[in-house]
Amino acid sequence: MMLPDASSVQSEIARFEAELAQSASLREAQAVRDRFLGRKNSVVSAWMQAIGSAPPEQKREIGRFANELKQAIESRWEQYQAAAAPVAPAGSVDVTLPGREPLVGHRHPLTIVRTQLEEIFTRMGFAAVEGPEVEDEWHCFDALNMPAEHPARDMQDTLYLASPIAGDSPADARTLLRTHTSAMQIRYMQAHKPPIRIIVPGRVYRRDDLDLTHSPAFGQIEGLAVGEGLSLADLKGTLLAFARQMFSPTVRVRFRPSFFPYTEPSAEIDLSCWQCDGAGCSMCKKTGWIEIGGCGMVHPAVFEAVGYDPERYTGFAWGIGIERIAILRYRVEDIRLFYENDLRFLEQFPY
Ligand code: 2NL
Repeated sequence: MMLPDASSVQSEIARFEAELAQSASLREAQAVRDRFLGRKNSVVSAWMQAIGSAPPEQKREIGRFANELKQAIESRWEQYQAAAAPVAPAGSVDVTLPGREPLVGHRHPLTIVRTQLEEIFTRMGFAAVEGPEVEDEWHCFDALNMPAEHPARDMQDTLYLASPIAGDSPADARTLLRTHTSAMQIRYMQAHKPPIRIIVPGRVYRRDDLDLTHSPAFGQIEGLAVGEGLSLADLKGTLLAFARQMFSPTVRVRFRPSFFPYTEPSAEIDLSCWQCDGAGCSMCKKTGWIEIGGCGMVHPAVFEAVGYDPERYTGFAWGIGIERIAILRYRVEDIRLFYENDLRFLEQFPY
């Protein structure tokens, strides 16, 4: 090989640029670069080797030429790459990248259950209405046949608030957090003539300590139908139709005698266990039955309180806890999980 000199530095640079200019693809350009800059068998590597075999007094100069050529070609190669594969300016979007999947939330399990309950009953002709959580004691207790000293008021103890609420409350009525949504059914009856068919979902409050199955604030859905000639059979048929849509098409309903001041007769609503079909399992605690709420025929005193003629109208009502249905539906072991907003729990209910 001829020993490099100043003019051969320039001519190699020119040759490199010409070959780069002629290459039709990045791959070809890469090959050109390798022929000039590659670790083996390239122009630069040959020049570096030439240092070793050159006469001692020329080693320095040849080393300088080799380095000049190497740096010149490296910088041209960098320029070429920058021009051939333009980097997106900062902040711009590369539309060829696959999209990032957005984090989509979903509804809370209690909302899912509440919506299912609403859908089932509205298909049966019940209108869903909501009422205030802050109520007066007349709508919450007195109108529901629970006068001032009635013991049922102790069983449904709640928080009493200092400020009165606006609206049609009696002047001396105290303000409280409602213990059931029945207060709204009273308001609805005051404002509408029979026949009526409503469900009232919403949050209610009771003096209770938080444990596996109780919470001082929980969701309820109550139903009320008033008309002429409504009977206990209508109540049972309505709840049976609900239970079969909500849990299993073969489920059976059992009424167990009970007491509520606002219904007569009154009953606890039991469903045949849809897991063992009544044979007895862990879900029904070996009883074959699962309690889901209470119900009854509206007490005549309630009709009198809202100005309905109790001789003319009859009606049925029921109350179901939303958490209770969700616990049964999803086999949740601790009611508190619904309130803690832990995504590890909530993400198990995609919907
Ligand atoms: C339960 C029991 C019940 C009612 C709620 C009601 C409402 C009016 C008139 C008569 Cl306006 N009754 N509601 C009736 C029976 C039972 O709930 O254990 N709920 C979780």
